[in-house]
Amino acid sequence: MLESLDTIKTIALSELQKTSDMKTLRLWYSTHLSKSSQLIKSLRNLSNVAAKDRPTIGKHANDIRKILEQAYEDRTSYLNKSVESPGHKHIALDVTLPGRSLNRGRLHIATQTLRRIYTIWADMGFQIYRSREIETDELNFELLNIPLHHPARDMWDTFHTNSPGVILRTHTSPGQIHAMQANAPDPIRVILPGMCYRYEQITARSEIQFNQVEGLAIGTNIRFTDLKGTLSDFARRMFGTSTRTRFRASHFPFTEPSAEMDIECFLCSGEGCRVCKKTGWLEILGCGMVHPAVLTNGGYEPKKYTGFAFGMGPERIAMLKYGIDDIRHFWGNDLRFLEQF
Ligand code: FA5
Repeated sequence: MLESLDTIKTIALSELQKTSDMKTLRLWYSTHLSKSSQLIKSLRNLSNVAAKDRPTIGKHANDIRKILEQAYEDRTSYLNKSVESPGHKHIALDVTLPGRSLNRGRLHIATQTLRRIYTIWADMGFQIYRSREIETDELNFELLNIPLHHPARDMWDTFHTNSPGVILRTHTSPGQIHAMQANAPDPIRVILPGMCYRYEQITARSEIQFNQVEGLAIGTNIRFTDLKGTLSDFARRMFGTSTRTRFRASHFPFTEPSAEMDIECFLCSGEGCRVCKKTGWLEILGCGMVHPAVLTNGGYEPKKYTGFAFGMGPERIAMLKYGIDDIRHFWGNDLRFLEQF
């Protein structure tokens, strides 16, 4: 009798595991725990069992009933949970499947270009000097040798704040004055990166906000040949070892003499193409020897110290390097553009 009760238990538990929904679970209950089930019948018919065996068999049958009832409750709540989250129902875990890949972000193309520029200048001994984006008219213009009413101000119209004389900087050049005043009379080799703002028409090549990287080297015996050699070396590191450069005379009120540096067009190797507008050359930056008036404003004695400075636009450099046809893509936040880099 005891053995047949154990068999009932084994079969019932094994069948319980096979129930997959409430319908099969109810069927299981009526087979194994209802009044008509074999187990409950045997409990009812205990009077037919010999009196000496009755307590043992009765206890055993009752224990099995409790086990089955508990198992039934457990199974009910398990199946209920499966119904709540059907996605997990009956899904076997396949540990050999490849994991789901995360959507990884990336650095913005302007940041990538800036970092490449930082690395090159760091290798040449230039430190990064951060300078503020909200400037005074005095630093953005006057101390850079651009007095009020100077015609050069027209090229650098900007955004004004409610405080008179406080503007958004039009270039990173005011950082030159900050760096000089903080270091004079010690030699300086710094680059000054950051956002600049100009009140101008937005076109495929011109934005109202854009990055610049300024460079400044001050010391004794720094000459125009140092400027040319250092900037040409930068161009070779940035665009490839065979890159040729040329310097064209230009004008900036804060440098004398002033120049613009072009690199030979790397798309057509100087033959002339659409990107270089058939000239074979691409303009990269403005530069020059720091004007004596600016050296004085920065705290350096112009008879003793000389230096060179330059300013480049990383977005325009990236446009050349990657063939980007419109600067407005940079701040348009379109993933189709950003994901290409
Ligand atoms: C200047 O801003 C000078 N401060 C550069 C300089 C520094 C010369 C030190 C001499 C010594 P310019 O206005 O040309 O120069 O601007 C420099 C670079 O900034 C340009 O070559 C271009 O790459 C970038 N740039 C200027 N205006 C815009 C604009 N609206 N949108 C995007 N890039 C611009």
